Order: sequence, then structure tokens, then C-alpha cells
Amino acid sequence: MTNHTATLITVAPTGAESEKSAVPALPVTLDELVTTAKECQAAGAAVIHVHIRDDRARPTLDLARLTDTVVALREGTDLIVQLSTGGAVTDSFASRLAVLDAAPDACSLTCGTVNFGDEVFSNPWPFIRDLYQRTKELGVVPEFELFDLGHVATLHRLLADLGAPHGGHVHCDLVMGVPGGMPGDAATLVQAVSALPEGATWSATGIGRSTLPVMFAALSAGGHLRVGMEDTVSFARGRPVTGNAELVERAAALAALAQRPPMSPDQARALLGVTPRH
Ligand code: KMH
Ligand code: ZN
Repeated sequence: MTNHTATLITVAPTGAESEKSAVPALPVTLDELVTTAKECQAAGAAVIHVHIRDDRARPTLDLARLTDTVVALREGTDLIVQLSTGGAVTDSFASRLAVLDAAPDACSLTCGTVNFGDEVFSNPWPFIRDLYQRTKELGVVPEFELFDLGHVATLHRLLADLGAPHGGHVHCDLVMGVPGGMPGDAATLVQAVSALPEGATWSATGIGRSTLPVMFAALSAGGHLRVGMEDTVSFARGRPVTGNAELVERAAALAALAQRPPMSPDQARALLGVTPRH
């Protein structure tokens, strides 16, 4: 484990689960998303993990909207634009595959099915394979989302069967503390990290109240960070998040304290194998 590199901060500002009516600070329109993205880049984010909403603030994978979102984020920021292929638990496999046609820099790619609260986030092996194959065909850099230790085994199988990802580098995100997935604590994080493929880099995010334990554990174990209102809508007990930027600011401050300050979007491009824009 290396502990001397700069920290890649990903912001996941919206997600598919929270309702705008319950969480008014959630960015759901394109304007709100671009404004949040600019603030988060200024605060230290290098990657944005994007879920979008329709005119009624419901999750959507509408391709035209996704394409407009990619263009607007590129025009307004330098962030690496990573579209979610996870969508919402109700989205079809076909619509999740079609996300890649919006031509993002990067995408999430979840390496297995997981119980997701009262629901199931479904990612059977044939779908994982098809999605991975399509990232390679279209030149999209995947980030492997790992909600459970079994997902790490599936990542090994995927790489063994289909080879290295576009960009040549394996980067993972441990999503911890989902009810049904691996718990968000230091012991589990260390176990998961020790099972990752040789040479892989990784970030971690803790859902809800596991946000801070996972952030501290990730920094101390040499990992990178994902934060945002997709993963937590409480800044502290009884204190709602007022905006994504304050979550990025807190992550950047902790990374700086760990003497691993946030990396720029261009440094992140070089790390992840995302094609530079200029
Ligand atoms: N919304 C979750 C069901 C991803 O973005 O790739 C899936 C998710 C993972 O958020
Ligand atoms: Zn997501």
C-alpha cells in the first residue's frame, strides 16, 4: 500500500435514491448539477459520478439528457465525467448499457448483485461482461464498483476473461455500508483492499453514518475518496448536508491533513488512463 500520493476525490452529487422533496439541497436540474460541479471542482474534486433526473426530479437514463449533461459538464468544468451505469434499481439492463452511448470519459461498473436495503441491485455475470466489453469498444474508462467481497472475486474473473480496461489501469471504488453489502469499517476495508488485483488503485465511500470511518480508513490505507449526497445527506448527527461542496471541502481538508492533498483533474486523467482533453 502506498501512502504518499495525492488524493483523488470523486463527488457523487445526486444518486438515484433521495427524493428532492425530502432533500431540497439535492442537485436535480442540469443547472443545479453544473453549479454543484463547479463548486466541487473548486473544493478539490477531480471526478464527478453522475446520475440525472427528469423534469419531475425522478431518476432517468434518457440518452439525450445524458448526452446534454456530459456536454454541459465538459463545457463548465475540467472534471472527469463518469456516468453511472448502475442507475436506479428499477432500470433495465438495456438502458444501463445504453448509457455508454452518451460518450462519457468514464463510467461506473458494478461487479455483482447486492441486496440494497429492501431492494436488489442486480448485476448478473452476463450483464457485467457485456457492459465491460462495451466500455472497451467505446473507449470509456470503467471504475469497478465493489459493494461486497464477492464482487472483488468477480473483478478478477472479468480481468482474466476479457483483459485490461480501456486506459490500461484498474481503478476500483469500495462502496461500503449499504444495507446488504459489506459493512463500512476499517477491518472490512483492509480485507477488501488486500484482495484487489495487483497494481489497482482504489477509492472508498461509506454510506450514511459510515462516511467518516470509511474516509479515515481509506486515507490511512493509501486510498482515494468518494463523497457526495448520493452517499450521505447528513453532515453530522441532526445536521443535513447543505450542498455537495461542503462534503468535498471536508474530504479535501482531511486529505491535506494526511499530507495527501487533492489531485487535479489532469493528474486524475493521468492516473486513470482517461484521454486528456487538450
Ligand atoms: N443507485 C444504485 C442502485 C452506480 O452508480 O453505478 C446503483 C448505483 C451504482 O448508484
Ligand atoms: Zn451511483
